[in-house]
Amino acid sequence: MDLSEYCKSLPKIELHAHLTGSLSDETVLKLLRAKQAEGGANLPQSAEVTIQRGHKRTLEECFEVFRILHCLTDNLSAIKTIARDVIQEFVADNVRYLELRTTPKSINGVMTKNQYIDTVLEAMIDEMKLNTITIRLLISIDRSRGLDDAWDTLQLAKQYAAHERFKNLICGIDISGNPRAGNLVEYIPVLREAKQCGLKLSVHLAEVVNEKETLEVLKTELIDRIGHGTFIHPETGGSQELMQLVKDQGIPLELCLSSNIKSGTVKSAEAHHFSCWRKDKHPVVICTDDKGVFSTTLSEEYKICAETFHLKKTDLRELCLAAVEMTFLSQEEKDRLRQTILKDLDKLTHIESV
Ligand code: 6MZ
Repeated sequence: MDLSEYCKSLPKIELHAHLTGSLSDETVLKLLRAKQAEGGANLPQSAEVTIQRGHKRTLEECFEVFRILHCLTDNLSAIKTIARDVIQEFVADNVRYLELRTTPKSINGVMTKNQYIDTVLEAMIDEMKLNTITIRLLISIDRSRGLDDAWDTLQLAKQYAAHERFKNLICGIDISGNPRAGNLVEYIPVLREAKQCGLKLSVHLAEVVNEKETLEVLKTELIDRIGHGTFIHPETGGSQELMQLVKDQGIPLELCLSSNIKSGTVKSAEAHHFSCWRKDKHPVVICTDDKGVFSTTLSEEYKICAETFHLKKTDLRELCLAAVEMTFLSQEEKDRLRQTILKDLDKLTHIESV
């Protein structure tokens, strides 16, 4: 089996995937056609919203892409379509466990944040019935929207975490959004309350250089997983103090190579912080971030890692398996997932040996 095929066949775990950023070209075209049928004007061409291989955008331009995508996903029918399409694409890429994340949105007279979340959760339930995948949801707080919105989102997450039908599907809170907007330190009280309510926390941290903010947030000892963490390790523009805080707390990092390279926060695959943390045997999980916007798949991310850092197939197996421990599942659910992944890995080894 060549490397591409092998990476595709691996039973994978995806822990960092933003719903709207994950839209494939096909889904974007579907949404555009629906808008055109309604007589919408000034619609973007698909080429404007995906970043093809070898191309780059600044982080600011990426956030402009999200704004365009949000215009195409401004109703419940579109939300249903995107949730289903994205999940099915992860299934087709052999993802066995998916932690999806999304920012609840409301549009006057069109949809409430509750309806938005209900629609995503119903799509998750439907797709879990039809496919061999387990899916959980992280509700995202957008750091550019201010503290009132963050408290509002936390209330919503608490409501769903206690919901009769949906409570098992909500596994935590994500803080994301333009890393140059707002100050994460102001969100610490929200994080503290979320943690007290039993919600797990994945926080985008040090995606751009911001030592002061990163330090304050790490010192709270509230964070369960770090998104990106690009400028934490001293070898990639962080500091000894930041790295030690992460290591002492054993916080896993969600690493998204194509995203960081294409948005220009990391110069090249070789310069990616994956190698520093791996060398130190710190827990890391390979993720896509926004598979649509960055025109990638989880298999492709594994392949880039393998080629860049000379990983063997056994290393890739270990990365898949190690990701089980980094999920926000209960111990019992992790045990079950580990069995599934192990069984699939054994099958793969068998196929390779014949
Ligand atoms: C920070 C990001 C991101 O929530 O509408 N998002 N936040 N850094 C990134 N690196 C490139 N990529 C995506 O999905 C889109 C939203 O996810 C966050 C942004 O807030 C973006 O608006 P949802 O489903």
